[in-house]
Amino acid sequence: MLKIWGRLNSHNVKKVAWLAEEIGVDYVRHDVGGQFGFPEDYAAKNPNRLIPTIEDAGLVLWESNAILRYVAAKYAPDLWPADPAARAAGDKWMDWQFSYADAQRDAFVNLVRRTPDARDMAAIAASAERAGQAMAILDRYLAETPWLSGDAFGIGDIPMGVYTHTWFTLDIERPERPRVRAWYERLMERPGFASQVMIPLT
Ligand SMILES: N[C@@H](CCC(=O)N[C@@H](CS)C(=O)NCC(=O)O)C(=O)O
Repeated sequence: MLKIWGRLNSHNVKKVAWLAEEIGVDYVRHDVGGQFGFPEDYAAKNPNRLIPTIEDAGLVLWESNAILRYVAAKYAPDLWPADPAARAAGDKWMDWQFSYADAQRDAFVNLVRRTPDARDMAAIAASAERAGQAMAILDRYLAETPWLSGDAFGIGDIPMGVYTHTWFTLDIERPERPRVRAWYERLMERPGFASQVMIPLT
């Protein structure tokens, strides 16, 4: 059975839990990190002491996007195109998500993880501005293709899908990005996205 270590209110854990639900693999998720702390032996699994980490048939693996690639390759190859060009197109959006996360971080941390009196409103506004600009790039791309993975949904959609839910949920100024919205609405129809990603931000 696939074991996932990590609390579900983490963007990076949501990616892996969503994929596990999406493909129906037999899995169990253990709440660790954040308010849950870490078991004593956790650093032996993941020397970064970060989440997520998975264990599967003797393999211990960390780095959320590497986990998505491993799980898809092993259990759901249709979600990671075999053609190198098609695969690279989706992979690009998986890696781009880490740059996007930098833009959105200050808005998320201040609005979700801080009390109102401790919020840096200027940082929230600057972060919302950067995130909205980045979403324009995604919006233009989605004029060319229905999914970030190409003609069909795949793991290339997962990292930005998770962060896009946060973007639409945060109480920030958001420019209209119609194709991002349409893609997000299609993601919301997927049961794995609804159960693992669309949970209250905490
Ligand atoms: N690049 C890593 C980043 C992992 C990471 O920063 N995880 C955060 C949660 S999203 C974490 O472990 N924070 C500490 C904690 O939860 O205690 C990945 O994609 O897996």
